[in-house]
Amino acid sequence: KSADRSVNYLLEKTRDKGLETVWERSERQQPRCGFGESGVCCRICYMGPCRIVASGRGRRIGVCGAKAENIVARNFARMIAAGAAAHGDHGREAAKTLLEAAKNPASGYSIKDANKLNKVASVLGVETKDREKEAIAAEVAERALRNFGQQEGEVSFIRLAPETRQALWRHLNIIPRGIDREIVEMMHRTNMGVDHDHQNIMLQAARTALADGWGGSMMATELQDILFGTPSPLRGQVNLGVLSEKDVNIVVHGHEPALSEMLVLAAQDKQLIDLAKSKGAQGINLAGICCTANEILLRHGLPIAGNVLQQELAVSTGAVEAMIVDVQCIMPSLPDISKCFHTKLITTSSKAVIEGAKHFKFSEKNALQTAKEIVKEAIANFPNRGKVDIPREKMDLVAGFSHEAINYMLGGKFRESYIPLNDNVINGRIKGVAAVVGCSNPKVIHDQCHVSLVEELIANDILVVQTGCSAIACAKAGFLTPEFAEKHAGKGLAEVCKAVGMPPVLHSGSCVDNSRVLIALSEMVKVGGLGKDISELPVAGAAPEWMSEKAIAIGQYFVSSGVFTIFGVGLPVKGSEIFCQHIFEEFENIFGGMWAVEPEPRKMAAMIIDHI
Ligand code: SF4
Ligand code: MSK
Repeated sequence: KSADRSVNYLLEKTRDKGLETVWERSERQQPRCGFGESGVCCRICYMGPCRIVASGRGRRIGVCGAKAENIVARNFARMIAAGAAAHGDHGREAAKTLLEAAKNPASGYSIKDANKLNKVASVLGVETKDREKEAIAAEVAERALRNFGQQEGEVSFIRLAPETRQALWRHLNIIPRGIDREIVEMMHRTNMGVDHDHQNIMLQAARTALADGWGGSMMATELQDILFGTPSPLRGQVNLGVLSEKDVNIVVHGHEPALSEMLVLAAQDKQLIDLAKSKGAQGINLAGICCTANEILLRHGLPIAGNVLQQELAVSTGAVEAMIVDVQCIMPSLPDISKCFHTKLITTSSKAVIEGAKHFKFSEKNALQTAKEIVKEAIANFPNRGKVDIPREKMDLVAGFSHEAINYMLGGKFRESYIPLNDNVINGRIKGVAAVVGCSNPKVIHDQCHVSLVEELIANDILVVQTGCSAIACAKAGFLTPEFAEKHAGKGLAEVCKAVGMPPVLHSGSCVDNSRVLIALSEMVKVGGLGKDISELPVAGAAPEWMSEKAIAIGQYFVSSGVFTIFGVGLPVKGSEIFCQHIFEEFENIFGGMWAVEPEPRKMAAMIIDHI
């Protein structure tokens, strides 16, 4: 089931115990509904649901007359809207937390990166001269919040894109006016009986996706850097073997670092460490799953226990005192498996309550206090621990490649620039750059597509930038160490990695941090020598094991920004040839970037290499 031995090991154990995980449930869904998988099941109104086939009497249009391309476009666009909503809400929470940090020091939040604050202030048009950082931060947060509700104009971060790209978006009339506004309009236009032109639907889908990549996601990343620090390279460890037999294990899972940052502080609190010792533990071990894990790794070097499909398995080690979740990618199965062990499942967001879990209401106003109470709850659970079975697998890694860090690393602290990267592409040592991102999916062998694709790319001198669960997959396979370049990268890439001391695979953060990739690509254009627009750069994007609607939103903002983007597993679009032709071919003439789909990782690599 997995390329990761620790997963196969624990799966055998859970099966022996008669426990169920995502893999068993996935098998039970076979055979899947072909209409749903190919995007031609419409549930938008209750004259349906309607299922369309390309040929055959009576089934070629829905009850209302909707054709296959209308239905596929509406479904695809709604996935983009949902993904953009998730990232947008995350960005909004980051803005609210920044406002709290600026106005309420008792919240426990503060401004960690004043440089970044000034940079973001200049993008948002906030005056910085002779002002206290708290005053600047408050105005930055307020302007950021306005980006969500704005009705006209342009969202602020768009101006970081290359001029040519901005001009194209203006020409196409797809610059997002406000983050929330585009999501709402997308939902309206895909309502029963509104927009019936798949091309017109996809233009608004592009605008909605840009409101994510250059809006909600970028807002989340940039404001979190101000609050918690901009990541720079550091060492860490990954995989289930990071769980400790002797410590109280607390696993954070989800996406928003507002809570996990406070848990990091609480877990270092001397009184709480003493409390853990009084219960027979050696200390407190804070580890992460999914993107929250990426956030605490990149800023604190804290260990990652695994990616999204490992959430149930972490509990099944019997070593997790508490799993603390916020929002996104959290399986509702967690209470069931937690009940079979001593693990306490704790929800913290009023947006994400799970029956069977204990809820601690978390808000930016009482953050540190709540974090301490949660840690106490975990400590109190330590004496209830039974037999533990922690797999041995764990791997060293280097992570923390924000676009600022890539700047410093390649150009040096005092001449930071992307010039050396562009030069190495121009002189042929590096052939290009690929962003390999996204989830894990039990429909394919866990981690296998990520690992095989990235292995092939670096062997062909393509520098790989990663985020999300994909970065965790490759980290577990040992790709995120400088030493890996010597053995596995092509000659040119290996030379560059050796000179700089960097891995051939750069971990840039969580899913919202795909916005870092957009800024890095814009910098590559601005430095010059490789083209006047992102679409002219030798770059590509891939999500080999995607599953979340957020991945589709990310894919679309990459494509709309001019990047050739290829997804594995499959895409729910095959039910309409007309729609496929539009996003797999015609898009290139419109955006300079297009979608592709290829489940086999070696073929996917070949397509990326060809494109580059
Ligand atoms: Fe069927 Fe049209 Fe209603 Fe969709 S909107 S369910 S195709 S009648
Ligand atoms: S957590 S969105 S499974 S990458 Fe961002 Fe991982 Fe995909 Fe969730």
